[in-house]
Amino acid sequence: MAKKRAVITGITGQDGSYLAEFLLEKDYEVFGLIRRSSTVNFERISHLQDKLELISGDLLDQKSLVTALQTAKPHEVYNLGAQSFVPASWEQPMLTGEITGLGVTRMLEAIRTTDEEIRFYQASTSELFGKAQETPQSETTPFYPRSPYGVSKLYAHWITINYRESFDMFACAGILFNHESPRRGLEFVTRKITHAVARIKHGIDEELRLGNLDARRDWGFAGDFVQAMWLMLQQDKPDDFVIATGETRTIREFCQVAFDRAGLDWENYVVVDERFFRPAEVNILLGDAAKASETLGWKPETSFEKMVQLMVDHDLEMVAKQSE
Ligand code: NAP
Ligand code: G4F
Repeated sequence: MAKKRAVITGITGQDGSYLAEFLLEKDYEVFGLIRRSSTVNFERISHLQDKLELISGDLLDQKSLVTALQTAKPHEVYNLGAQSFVPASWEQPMLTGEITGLGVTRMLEAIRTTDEEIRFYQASTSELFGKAQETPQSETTPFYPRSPYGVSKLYAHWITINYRESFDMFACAGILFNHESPRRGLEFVTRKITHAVARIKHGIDEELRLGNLDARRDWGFAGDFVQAMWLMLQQDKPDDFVIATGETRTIREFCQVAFDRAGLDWENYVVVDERFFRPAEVNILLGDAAKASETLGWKPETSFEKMVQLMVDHDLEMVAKQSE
């Protein structure tokens, strides 16, 4: 039987790399959309490179998306590409809107132009809930985004639903709560903490400066979450699903577990710095993934403690190697 083919946008990012691994294990032909830059940034996919087809393209450029789909002739498109860092969205609100919001319409139009049968996954987010109108949050919770990123993702979410309803496309949105891993970007709070733990342990840094320690997040492991993306596209009909662990913790609690892992007391090192507070905060995220559990049979496998352990151990080893 001919192999299934998938295009992943955002393949150089955290989720893209885990999803590529997952699909390769399922014997897919995997095509990754790569935007041009003056230096390569393939760290997260270098171990897969001989198994992947990389296609040049950008969510800002309609023609490149059409060409990518004509080249790959995919059965499935996973749209993970985005300007995904919330604070940057206040600094570059229009760019964020163009990539994270309108980029989705460009991809949906590219699908309509090439093959309407292609199944489409959109990376929606718990940032849609923002100033949460109820807790826990499920597929029926009203949205109230709190950043240009969240607002762009709201547009992206609704345009996905709109193309499904307007053109009968198999388009799904996964409303994923925060998910982390040793491949998380260094600017996100979890990796910022585990990386700092490693640098402090190795005597390179003396403190870690953070913003709001009281915000709560429902943190899962990225490797578990990409499976849910795939499951959504294997169903008989397209739909939207919340993907979450159902546990919420403060940034303070994350610090405690991460520093403990390295035998350090977090209170001796963490300094609150106003510069890292946001103009508008998302105070509490806690997801109810009952629908995904019932319909997709999806459940998270990696515990919070295990995930933090993975991240701290990875960073301790990485910093040790760098300082050799
Ligand atoms: P990430 O590590 O920041 O990766 C983002 C990816 O998007 C990178 O590969 C980046 O490419 C690519 N990209 C940026 N601008 C692009 C453009 N103009 N055209 C094409 N690609 C572009 O993000 P992630 O954590 O893997 O998240 C994946 C997706 O899920 C994102 O859409 C994010 O908003 C969403 N999401 C994430 C979480 C989470 O907790 N991680 C939760 C909910 C939703 P470069 O390498 O070239 O920069
Ligand atoms: O790690 P964060 O930057 O992630 P955030 O804003 O929740 O966004 C991530 O998850 C979303 C899903 O809900 C994705 F859609 C999005 O693309 C991204 O992957 O911040 C988490 C929390 C915030 O409340 C922030 O105020 O940590 C708090 N925080 C406190 N000190 C900090 C810091 N965040 C960062 N990045 N840096 C700090 O020093």
